[in-house]
Amino acid sequence: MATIFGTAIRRREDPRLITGRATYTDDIRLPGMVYAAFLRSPHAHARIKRIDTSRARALPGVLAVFTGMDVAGKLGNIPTAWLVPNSDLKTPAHPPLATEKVRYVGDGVAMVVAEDRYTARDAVELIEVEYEVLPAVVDQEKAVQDGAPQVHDDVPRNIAFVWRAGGGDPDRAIQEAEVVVRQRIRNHRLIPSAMETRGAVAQFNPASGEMTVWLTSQNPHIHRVLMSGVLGIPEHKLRIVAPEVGGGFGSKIPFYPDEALVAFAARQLGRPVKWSEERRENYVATTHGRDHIQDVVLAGRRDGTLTAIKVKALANLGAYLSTAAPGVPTILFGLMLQGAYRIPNVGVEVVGVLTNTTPIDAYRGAGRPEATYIIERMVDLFAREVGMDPAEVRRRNFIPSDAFPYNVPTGLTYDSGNYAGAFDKALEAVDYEGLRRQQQELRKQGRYLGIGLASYVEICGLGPSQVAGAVGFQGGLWDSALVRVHPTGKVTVYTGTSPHGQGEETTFAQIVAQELGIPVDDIEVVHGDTGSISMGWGTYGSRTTPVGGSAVALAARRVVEKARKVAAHLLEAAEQDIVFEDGRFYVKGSADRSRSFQEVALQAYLAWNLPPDIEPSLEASAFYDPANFVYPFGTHVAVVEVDAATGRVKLLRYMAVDDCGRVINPMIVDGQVHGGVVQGIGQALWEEAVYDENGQLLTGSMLDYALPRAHMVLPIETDRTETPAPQNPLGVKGVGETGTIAATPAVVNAVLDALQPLGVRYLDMPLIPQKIWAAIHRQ
Ligand code: MCN
Repeated sequence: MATIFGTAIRRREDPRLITGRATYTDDIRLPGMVYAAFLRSPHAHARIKRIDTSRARALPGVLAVFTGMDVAGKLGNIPTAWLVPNSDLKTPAHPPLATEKVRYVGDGVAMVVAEDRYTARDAVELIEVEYEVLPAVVDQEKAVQDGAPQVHDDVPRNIAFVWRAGGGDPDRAIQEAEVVVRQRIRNHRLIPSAMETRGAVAQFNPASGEMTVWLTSQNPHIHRVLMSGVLGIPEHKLRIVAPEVGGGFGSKIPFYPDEALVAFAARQLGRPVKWSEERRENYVATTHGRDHIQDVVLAGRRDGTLTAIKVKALANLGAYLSTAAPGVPTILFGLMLQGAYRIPNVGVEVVGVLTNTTPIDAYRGAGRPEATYIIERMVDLFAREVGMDPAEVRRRNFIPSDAFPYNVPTGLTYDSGNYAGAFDKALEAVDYEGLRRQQQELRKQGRYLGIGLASYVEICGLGPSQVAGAVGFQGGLWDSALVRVHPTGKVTVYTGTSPHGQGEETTFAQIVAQELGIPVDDIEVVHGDTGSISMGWGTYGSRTTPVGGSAVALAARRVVEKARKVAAHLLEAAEQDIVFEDGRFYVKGSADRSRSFQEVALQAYLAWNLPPDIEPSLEASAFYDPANFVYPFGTHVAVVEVDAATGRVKLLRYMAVDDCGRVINPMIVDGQVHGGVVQGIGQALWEEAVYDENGQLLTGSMLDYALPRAHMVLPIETDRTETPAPQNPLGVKGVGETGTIAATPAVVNAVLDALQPLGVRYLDMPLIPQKIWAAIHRQ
């Protein structure tokens, strides 16, 4: 069979994206549409004493002004969808607009709806609010101390949950270890910064009671369920459409108050309502990521064998529990702390802390970058402690390729892997030994070359549903597909996933083209619309391909099975004698007796010559719930030079060897790795969300928040190994987050490797020149 799977065909979504012809939420214009704008709190923590909306209401063009009290009782509170079992989880109420107190800069205080955007924003400025400013707490370590300001009265010490996991006996192993390395690590707060900010357009039809909401969403079906509850509109009367979405990186998973309020206003006013977030608003009102303080102990033997890891993490959750927030620092972080290594004793405790800051939720990698950063930084510190090359320590401890499926102490089962294989390939590609020699030479000249390694394994392809349920997710994690063959043999594929830049319109068409033996151009992929497919769980956790793509493959295979029956009837042969190859059904042994897939499709619709037990038409659906997660892995190598005089880091080389199982489209996989790596480098070297102690976000715009730009990075080299995923029908693992997970420790390891002769043992990210310079000169 011709291979379309594995071919680098160009992304079919790109022509419309790069010629400005795609339709994003803000491009939607409806007759009679009016515009919403929000008044947001300028204080991190304050009591609302009085709100006067009269001047705003009086402004010509203003249709309505809603405060927290106006919507109280008419709209439900904003729910979280992830609970943490056995953790005494507190879920403080999250009203859609603040009623008594504001809890972070950006918290919604009022919504204005006006005939145009400008009037709406002018009216926002006319709302008068009297605040009683309260002391704020920003830092999670301070938040849990006695006497700290209370973010919510019903969450003592601001602790939302305490969660523990692990296996073996880490305390004993640490006590008995020959070598114990301790380190406090700060994995700082990041701002996802998707190119398109959030937005919504809502239209209510009072005649039918139907509400349609166009939404910047990574998971429209989840948003439909949650919005249905908050608005009190039955699910079958609510349609959520994610049109083109300009990046999400996790920040468009959560269910935010703003979108529910826009829908509420549309219903109240009987007019379509649009809201588009501004960039500054996006920086305070859209979720942030990471923000952990971790105390880490790694123990082992002098020969380089690792025996135990123990982590206590304080995870900042921000002011409210966002939709997936409790899941990120628990299962996606705590269960992955052993990384790619055979470490028999693992212990983790995570304290989820509420503070007067923007809520934290998933950001590309979500939990796994934080875990990988710990283990990969600690392995380097351990290597330094025992006087071994960090490559050697890794090699000594990798889970061997013949040990899979492999049960790790935290209870997960890694599906398949060849960690040493990817590692060797990466080191060979950069000539690791040669680089080490070059490093020695350069040091003699006072130049500081650094080589950083990061070997990662990550958990993705979320579900399976059973496990997700057991760890607190209030939903399923399967996915669905409908493959509809039209009478002419053209195909529409409907998926319950909701890609927003990842390229599945192309790769899912490749899957179907491969299964049905028809041209890719004959296949259309439809996603992101609750009106087109009954249910699905969206795009995040690099699940779209392993879970949604598997559903697509299974549905396509069901189509082939039905078509085979029709073909057998047409060819007057037994079904078991029909061979399907390259898009044709043949009678085994007689190549001249055949029908094309398209001919069979037509007959399935004409239906005048179908076998008696076959219904007309040709389509099939599948609901696929994986038996396990998938565990991609790989090794990334960063090479840098640090200028000791200025502290500046120059990136010299970046090599990524990833294994995401069987590859559908190598060009798209490379693109995902490139994007992810750049985000990882961004965290390592530049990006940081900074608050002052009053809870004001100091990095509240792209002028202050240092996103990487093209000239700041370097061409990224990629290669792969291919270890199929044993559990899904395509053998695929996800790749959407691997770059972000591996790049941060690779780059930081490289910089600290460079600084070794200057006596710098440890630095927290981001490694900006001032910090490096100060560390060098303090010695
Ligand atoms: N792919 C492939 N072969 C494989 C695995 C994947 O060809 N073995 C292809 C897929 O078919 C798809 C792409 O690679 O075209 C990524 O697929 P997958 O790994 O399934 O990841 P998801 O589609 O589920 O994407 C989610 C992931 C996450 S969690 C974040 S965050 C992220 C990311 O993807 N956000 C992104 N990549 C992004 N890319 C863009 N442009 N915008 C975002 O917001």
